[in-house]
Amino acid sequence: MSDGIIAQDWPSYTGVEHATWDTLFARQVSMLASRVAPQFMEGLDVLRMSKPGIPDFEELSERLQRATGWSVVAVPGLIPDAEFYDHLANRRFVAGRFIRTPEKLDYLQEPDVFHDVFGHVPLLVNPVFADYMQAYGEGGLRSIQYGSIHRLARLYWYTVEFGLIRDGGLLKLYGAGIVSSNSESLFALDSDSPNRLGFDLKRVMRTKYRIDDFQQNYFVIDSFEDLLRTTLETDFAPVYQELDLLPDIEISCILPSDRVIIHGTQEYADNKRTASDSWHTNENAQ
Ligand code: HBI
Ligand code: FE
Repeated sequence: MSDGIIAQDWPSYTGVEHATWDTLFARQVSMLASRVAPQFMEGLDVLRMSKPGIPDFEELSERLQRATGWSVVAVPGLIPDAEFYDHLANRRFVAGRFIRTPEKLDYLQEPDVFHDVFGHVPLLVNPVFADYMQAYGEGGLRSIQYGSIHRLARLYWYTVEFGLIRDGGLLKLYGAGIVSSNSESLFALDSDSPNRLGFDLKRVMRTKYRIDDFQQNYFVIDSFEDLLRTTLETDFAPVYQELDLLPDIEISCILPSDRVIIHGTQEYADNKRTASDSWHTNENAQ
């Protein structure tokens, strides 16, 4: 299997690219301190990620390997699921080497180095989360034979990318898609719009997601230990057979069986839908 790895070629980064990283980093670190799981800030510290400029993956990997045996490798962009899972199963996190342009600090088509390295890598310093990510990769490789990659993608989406976690009586961020986004780091905790529901593995594996806007349902884990234990204890084969007999769940839906932590208004999504409808209406009117 070709592994899709390329050289990061750290010396080729320009001053503008390093400055873009510094701008994004400073903005997020200043607003995340009270919002993000403490393990994330610990990871930033262990990896010395506050050093100016785009991190050199070799330097990063030396520190990360000492902590949990993970390393960071560069890839050109999204890679096939099977390759992706194989890297995770072998404690290699694949990261884009490119960075967004200064003109587009807030819009991202594909995961860039800020999303992948700032968003995903700090938590890999935490031994429990590091074990979860490897178990996830192994589970992903096994899911291929059951035609259930889409269910693993949903589990990834609602935990690794957009997960929330309890910290005492508070809700905190840990999903990379949230912590690497200034606007969603605010929305996910402060907005009245989205639902915040207790994490349930089978429920999440049935739940659709959207990739182009804020989430309308966020799922909350009690701890990384809980998430790891659930994943390790589950025999996935019968779960896939059970779920294949059940309908998917829509992105903003609340089930009677859900543990509702915050019942959202869905105002944000409703306004967007109204706006898009009106746009279509105007378009027709022309
Ligand atoms: N490839 N480079 C890269 N980064 C990802 O996050 C990634 C991927 N390929 C597949 C993938 N993620 C998703 O299918 C995961 O849900 C498995
Ligand atoms: Fe990601």
